[in-house]
Amino acid sequence: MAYTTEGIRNIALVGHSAAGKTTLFEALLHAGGVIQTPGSVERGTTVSDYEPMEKDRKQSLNTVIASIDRSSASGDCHINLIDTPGAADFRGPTLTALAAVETCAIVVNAHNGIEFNTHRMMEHAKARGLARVLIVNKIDGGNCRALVEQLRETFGPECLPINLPAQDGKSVVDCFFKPQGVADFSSVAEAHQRIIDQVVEINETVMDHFLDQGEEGLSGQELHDAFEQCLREGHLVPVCFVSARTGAGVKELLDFIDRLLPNPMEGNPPPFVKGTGATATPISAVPDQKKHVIADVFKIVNDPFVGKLSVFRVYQGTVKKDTQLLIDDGKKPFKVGHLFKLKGKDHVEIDQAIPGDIAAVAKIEEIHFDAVLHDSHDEDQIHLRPLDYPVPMFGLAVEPAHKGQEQKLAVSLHKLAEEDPCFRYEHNKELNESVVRGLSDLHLKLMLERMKERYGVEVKSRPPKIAYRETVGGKAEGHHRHKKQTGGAGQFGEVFLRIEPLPRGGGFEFVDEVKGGTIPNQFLPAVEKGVRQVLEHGAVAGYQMQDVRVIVYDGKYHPVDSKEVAFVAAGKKAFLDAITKARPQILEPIVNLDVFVPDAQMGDVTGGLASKRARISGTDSMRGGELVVKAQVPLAEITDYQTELKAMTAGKGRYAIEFSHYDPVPAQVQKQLVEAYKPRVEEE
Ligand SMILES: Nc1nc2c(ncn2[C@@H]2O[C@H](COP(=O)(O)OP(=O)(O)OP(=O)(O)O)[C@@H](O)[C@H]2O)c(=O)[nH]1
Ligand SMILES: [Mg+2]
Repeated sequence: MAYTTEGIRNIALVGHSAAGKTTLFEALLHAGGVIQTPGSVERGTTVSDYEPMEKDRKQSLNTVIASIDRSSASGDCHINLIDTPGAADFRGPTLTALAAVETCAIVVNAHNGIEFNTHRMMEHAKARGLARVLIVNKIDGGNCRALVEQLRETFGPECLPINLPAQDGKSVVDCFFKPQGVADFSSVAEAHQRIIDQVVEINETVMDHFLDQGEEGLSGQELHDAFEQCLREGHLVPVCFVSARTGAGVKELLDFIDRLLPNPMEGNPPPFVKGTGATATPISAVPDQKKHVIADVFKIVNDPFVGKLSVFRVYQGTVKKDTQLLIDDGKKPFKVGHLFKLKGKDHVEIDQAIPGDIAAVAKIEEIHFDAVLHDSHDEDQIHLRPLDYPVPMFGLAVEPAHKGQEQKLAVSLHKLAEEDPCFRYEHNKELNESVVRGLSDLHLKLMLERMKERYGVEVKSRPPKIAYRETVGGKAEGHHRHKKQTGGAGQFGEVFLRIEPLPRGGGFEFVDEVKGGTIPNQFLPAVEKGVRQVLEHGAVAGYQMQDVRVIVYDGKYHPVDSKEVAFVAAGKKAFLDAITKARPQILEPIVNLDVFVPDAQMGDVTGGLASKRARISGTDSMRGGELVVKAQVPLAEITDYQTELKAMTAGKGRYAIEFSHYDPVPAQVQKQLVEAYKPRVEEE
């Protein structure tokens, strides 16, 4: 089908687990003629949940893409749909989907009402400037009338039904285009009026027309454009009703997507920037087929059979088969040998991907998640503003269960980490420890299970060592003169420096205040190198140092004996000298902890937390007699909290942690850590 950019719609289905996203994805593909019969999550026959683990668990653990093509009076429409996991543990992949779409469809379970992830995804989508649609699913049961009120109360009066359930949830009636018929609740005419009033309000010209001549006075295009503006500006969040199971409202949803959801030219422009840090400037990618290519890789799939598949969204230009593309700032281009469209785990070869479309290339090892693909060095240094991913705080130290699989383990973990921005793998050489990090216990467990299933690697695991940091508590001066005379040429370098603490999170600053060339310019990088060696390995307990400013202000050199190594050594020792006088401190990670417990165990949980140096900030009641206790607690205190909480709540409690900040450890802990470090240093 020959669609244009105007015909493309990119939509991510997001929401709480079991809201029915995968079933709806299936129903939409069926209604769009992509599959003959809709599969079911229960039988493990859906396009989306194709991984064995997903079938077993009857839940999605990865994002999956498929497209629907339809012809309509307004031209050919190509809908790229992304199904996402609702499980909070897998919100890494879910969030990546938001970087590729104009519309975020938040699916709400009519049986359960607004749930935790409904809130969370509404916020993420809003922060990203996406058009938002609330899809109330499971209207074959549930109290939709109450839910509409709840949605408006929670998310604002801009949430307005665009259709309403009818015939006891067996069908829906349109409230926008042809407001006729009887709904199960509310008046269709009233719902129509409310949505029109809301839409015309966005734009003065449209408003004037409307006031002068009524709705009949508005041209279809005018109303359409005002609708798009409302979606862009968050002035309207349409609510629509479906039953993914019975198919009620599904065809109407497809029509709505086609007729009213933004195409890539109508959504808010993607937040690209050129450069990094403070000097990064926003740039706009223009969805013009003829311009240079700019595409962003938002998903990597490591298929054990097909190899690495890099899925990207084109923002500008056309990606064509047999052309060459550059990756980020790389010099060497790769050839687009084969170009694919995805349909669940299957893929179909295509010749080109136009602006706004989603496509994939296979077997290009150099591509990584979030890479920008482009075809001109003019577009070097361009990046999509990253999404706000949670920092993974649950850690496990892993080693292969069978000797000799070390290399295979490292490769497999690296591949898994490429697919999920909230799953990380790091090898700490110093501690000789391989650590995986994720968002929860379950997240790590399932990722390791996936590794076993896909790559046949099994691991033994234990709690990892805590990532302490070092810093200084005050200002101090440091000095060192490095002088060596061994037979031939000598070594000479002398450094005077000052150090001072930076605010928490301030990182590291190196300041050159040398006057009169007492340390010649060419040796300053050597001094910094010496200082950085200390930063990396710490001074008192072997942990990275942070939040410190180092000001080099004086020194001495020798025209013959001054060499780089001499200034590296002098810089390092001068810095160590200053640190010992500046009240060295060890910092520990503090996390925000949410513990979900049945009402009755609340006392035990808060009591338990009190003995863990936790600061409890409050409790909230959740649905179903559950409470959430919120606290800040040192990570070191809760490495084995899972076991304790399980015992305390007969398996009913669960918890989530998110990195908050670093704080100094108590004096006693500092003493232990320093003592533990000494023998290690003496051995060397
Ligand atoms: N009654 C009814 N049940 C539905 C409907 N849609 C989905 N379900 C059921 O709800 C359960 C969850 O459906 P899924 O489609 O797996 O939900 P999901 O949102 O993809 O869940 P995650 O992948 O875990 O985030 C399954 O048992 C479905 O059969 C519906 O419209 N009506
Ligand atoms: Mg699912």
